[in-house]
Amino acid sequence: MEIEGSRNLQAACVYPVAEGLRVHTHTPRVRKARRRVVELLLSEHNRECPTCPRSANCELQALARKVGARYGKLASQPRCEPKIVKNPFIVRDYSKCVKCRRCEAVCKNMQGIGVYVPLNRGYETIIAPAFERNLAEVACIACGQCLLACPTASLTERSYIEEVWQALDDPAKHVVVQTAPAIQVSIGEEFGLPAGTVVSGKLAASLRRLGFDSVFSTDFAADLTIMEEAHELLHRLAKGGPLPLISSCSPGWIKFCEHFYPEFIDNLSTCKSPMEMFGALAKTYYAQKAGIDPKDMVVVAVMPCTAKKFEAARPEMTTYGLRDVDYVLTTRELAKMLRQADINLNKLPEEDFDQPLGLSSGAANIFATTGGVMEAAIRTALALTEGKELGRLEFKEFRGTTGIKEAEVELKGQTLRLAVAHGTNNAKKLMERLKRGEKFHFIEIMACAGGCVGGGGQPITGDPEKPELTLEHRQKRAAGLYALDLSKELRRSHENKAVLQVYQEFLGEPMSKKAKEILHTHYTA
Ligand code: HC1
Repeated sequence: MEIEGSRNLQAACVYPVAEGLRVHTHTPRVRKARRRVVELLLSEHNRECPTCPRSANCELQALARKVGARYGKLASQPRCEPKIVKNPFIVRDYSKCVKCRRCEAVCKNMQGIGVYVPLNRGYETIIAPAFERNLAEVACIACGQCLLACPTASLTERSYIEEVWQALDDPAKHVVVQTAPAIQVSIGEEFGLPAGTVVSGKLAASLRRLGFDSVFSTDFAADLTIMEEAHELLHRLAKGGPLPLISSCSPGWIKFCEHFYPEFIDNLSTCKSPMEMFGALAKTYYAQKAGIDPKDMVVVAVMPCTAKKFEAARPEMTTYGLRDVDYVLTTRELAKMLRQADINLNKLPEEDFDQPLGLSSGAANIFATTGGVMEAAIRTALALTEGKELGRLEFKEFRGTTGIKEAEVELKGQTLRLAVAHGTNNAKKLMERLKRGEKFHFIEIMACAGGCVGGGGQPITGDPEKPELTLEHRQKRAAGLYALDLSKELRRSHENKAVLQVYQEFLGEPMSKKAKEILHTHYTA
């Protein structure tokens, strides 16, 4: 901007405001300077724009259009060698980095980790883990918040779209899809709907149109998780520990715990996440029931999360020698596949998920927002211990955006201290309190602010204000889930008839030998 009385142009974001300051924001000199800055960025930028994964919602592209920048005015060779580092979750491409350092800021300030640092000097600068190590070799938790912050495609998810198309095209494969609770309130954004619009029925219809053989929901397995986790809590309370029991559905949180708080690994619930439980059950119970050889089954999970790609690849996540989940697609990747197949989700009719692994309670739906797992577990734990269905269903003390939420609940004459943290920065504060000796009985931790609704695989608006990073935007998605819960007759996990049927026909009872074999795992420091 140009300031009257000042010779040089000034940066609006840092210049101190003062009484009487006269500012001009669109003079010819300002417009030319802005255009020149963007042209400088473009001069070293990889130019595969038409085929770039962020094409059409890239902030650099939008800025270039806005200021009228042109290629060819300045040096025209991209400076950085395109360098793509691969692991199962995040791809980094330095040739598209504009060195804004948002990834560094979000990782350090929002998540409290700090795997990115600036390396080298001047034009040679790159933003990367120290010594340019692979993200898999450092304390990265794969949460993908850096992807949401990135203005270009310098950081993207490791895509499995091609592998999933190949499986769908293979007539010898039975391809099962499960979709996470968060997807039904966020994928609509990719098709022009407001955040929080519930599209469960259209989502099921769209997956069927893509050619999946069975269209199920992770929410079913969230109910199953509650059965196992509520019983695990009751067992640990009866046995005296290890307490607190800490939830284990969020793979970013598990990785954070392994890196920074290994002394609490025994406190983690041994329950696999709902995604993994679903995969394990699909390849055992469902394969048996449907007469399918599990080796011919491919399980695809649609998740709001990049850490789920990491989780699916973990050696702990196998059952009887087979991987529980074969491919994880983010919300964005599924939207891309639908566009590739010319399917406009918004125009589809409402359809049901397939049964039996498609039925879910309202308690399962709210898993995807901070406090949801706790609320779902307490609904069931209270009903199980009281031996009757209690009137109280909603626990508003676990809702909302406060970083750490705490409450006490009476369970069979015992007062339980409960806590919920979201975002690893808040998790860190809570874990430090545990280290100082504070006592809790049960804790829910989700790696991303707001819970899974704010996962690193969720839609990116391309807006420089980055609404996808804000808690307000994530709360709109959460509001959709609470409305969905409220609209259901079935609101407690242990009342899910399909889950009860699985116990009756296959698992026996919660925490049985078979349930432990298939649905539980353990982590080592
Ligand atoms: Fe989640 Fe979960 S809620 S971890 O946020 O426990 O990703 O949505 O699928 O597994 O159910 C994510 C969401 C998701 C699991 C469940």
